[in-house]
Order: sequence, then C-alpha cells, then structure tokens
Amino acid sequence: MSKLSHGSTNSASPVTHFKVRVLLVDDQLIIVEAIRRMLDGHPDIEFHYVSSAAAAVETAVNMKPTVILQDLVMPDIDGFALIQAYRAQASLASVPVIVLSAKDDAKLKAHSFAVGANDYVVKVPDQIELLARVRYHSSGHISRLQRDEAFRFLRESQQRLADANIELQKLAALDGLTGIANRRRFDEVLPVEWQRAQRERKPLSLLMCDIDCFKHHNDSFGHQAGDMCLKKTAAILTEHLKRPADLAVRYGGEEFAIVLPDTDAAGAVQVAEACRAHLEALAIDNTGSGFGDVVTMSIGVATVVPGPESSVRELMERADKALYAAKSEGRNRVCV
Ligand code: GH3
Ligand code: MG
Ligand code: MG
Ligand code: MG
Repeated sequence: MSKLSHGSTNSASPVTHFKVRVLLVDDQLIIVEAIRRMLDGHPDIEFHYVSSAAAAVETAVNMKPTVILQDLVMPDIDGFALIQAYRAQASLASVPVIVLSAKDDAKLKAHSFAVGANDYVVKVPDQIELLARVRYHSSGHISRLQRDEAFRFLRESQQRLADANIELQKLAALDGLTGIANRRRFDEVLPVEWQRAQRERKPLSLLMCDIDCFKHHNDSFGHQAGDMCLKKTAAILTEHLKRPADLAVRYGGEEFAIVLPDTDAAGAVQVAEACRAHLEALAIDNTGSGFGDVVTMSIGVATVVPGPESSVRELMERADKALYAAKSEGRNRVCV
C-alpha cells in the first residue's frame, strides 16, 4: 500500500493538494488489474486494493480511504455485510462506498443503498464513468480536508502573530545597547509601584545614576569604549538588585535609574553604594578627566512613603536633586 500523501503539513502555506485515496475491495485479481489501469496515472488519485474481505475493514480503518469501491460477491463475507461493517466504524461511517457489481439488477441496487452504499456501478465500468463517479463522491471529503487545512493554517498564523506581538512588546521595553529595561518601561513601572506603595503604606526608593565625566571617556577612548562602559554599568546595576520587583533601566545617554519597591532609605543607599563601588573597582581608564583616573558614577537616592498629597514627580525631583548634589560635591559618591 502506498504512503499517505496529502499535501505538505508544514505551516508555510495553506495551498495543499489532497489526493483521492481509492480502496478497491475485490477478490478477483483480474478486476483489480482492470480498475488499477483505469485509475493509475491520474495525479489526483491514489489506488489501493485489498482482495480479502476478512482484511477489508482493518485495511480501510488503517488507510483512511476517500472512497471505497466494493465488490458484492466475495468468498468469505458478502459486500453488503462489509458495507454494514464499514458503517459501524466511526472513521468509516461516512466514507462514500461505490458498489462494483457484476449484475445490473434493481433489487441488488436497492439493497446496496439500503445497507449504506452511495452508488452502484456495473463492472467492468467505462473508465470515464468510473473516474467521474470516484471524483464526484470524493469532492466533499477533499473540500473538508482543504477547509480543515485552511483553518489550521489560519490558527497557526494567528498564533505566530500573537507570539510576534509578545516578542515586540518585550523588545519595545528594552534598551537596544545594554539589553536592560528602557525609559519606556521605567515610565510604566514607576507610577504602578508608586500606587502600590501608597496603598500598602510602604517606602519606595528611586536611584538616579549618572556616569561621571563620560564625555571625556568617549572623547579620549572612543565611542565604542563608551558603549562598552555603558554595558558594564548596566550589568553592575542589574547584578546588585535583590528582589524580582526591583528594576534597573537605562534612563537615557549615560544615565540610569533604579526603582526599589518596599525599600527604605538605608537599604537604597546600600544598593547605591555597592553599585558605585563596583564600577569604580572595574577601574575603566578615564585618565585626564579632571575627576580621577577611572570611570565612576554619581548616584542620587530618594525614598518616600507616598502620602495622599505626594506625587511621583516629587520622588523624581528629589532623586534628581540628590544626584545634582553628588555631582557638585565632587562626583563618585552617593547622596540622599
Ligand atoms: P558629568 O560628570 O557632569 O555627568 O559629565 P558627563 O561628561 O558624564 O556628562 P555629559 O552630559 O556632558 O556627557 C554625556 C556623554 O554621554 C555625552 C554623550 O556623547 C555620551 N553618550 C550618551 N549616550 C551614549 C551612547 O549610547 N554611547 C556612547 N558611547 N556615549 C553616549
Ligand atoms: Mg467477487
Ligand atoms: Mg548626564
Ligand atoms: Mg555624566
């Protein structure tokens, strides 16, 4: 029996060419050969046969024919009983059955239809007529397969689109250079954390970090060195976060921000100081900057327990002010 060969099952295209899978059930090999010659060589048709009635049902269940050509007179089981046996199988209940009978007999025809046949052809039929009947009875099945295929393709396309959207949303929240969250993410998260802190009457801390004399580093060591320094700084900030809700973002240029929910001033200063010391310890060359020979950063820390009158802007302003103080007091320090 040849291999199942409906169209491609990959999801690239809904265009598939389903073949008509004909199963001939006949004990006479001369008939099998005659029918085979009529059906073979048509690209839309796949010919299969079984000559033993005893094996017919099992063969049919396994090969899932589009249409069955059924001989009536067979040695062990007659064609009528076989048609009834097909109809008792869920997978064969609606497969079209064309009776192939030696006799052009009205009673046999009537009985064939009574036990569930869909058509009756006197053998040996004319090739054109047989092809027409086989294709006619298969058309519903093929169009169902095509419809299923089209639906499957549609479902998969929708799933791919949804996945791509999720990926896009993730990408839209990330900074392209450093891979950490970006300003957009910060703008989403900070108000949410602010409201949570207000509701739960818990402290919320914000760190604004700015690399010192970064323009000098860029000018003296090149833009690529500057980019590398930004990546290292981003990695340090992320490394020093302890809780899942903590968020480090590249706020813009050489400025970073850290949001620390449920963290008091002492805890926030501790994180800030650890980040500052870590960057300094990397000892990235910044000779000639006028403020030390290695890259450092200044960090402003603000902590609030949001009251009913306070606003998220207030927290930002306080962190900015603290950063400004850290710069004016000599850089490479943490100010509150
Ligand atoms: P200060 O200590 O006062 O913060 O001085 P500064 O030189 O760090 O600050 P300034 O704002 O004058 O310079 C920031 C520099 O950061 C200038 C800009 O070229 C550089 N910069 C901003 N974004 C990027 C980037 O994506 N890559 C690189 N390599 N440099 C950047
Ligand atoms: Mg026979
Ligand atoms: Mg700056
Ligand atoms: Mg700077």
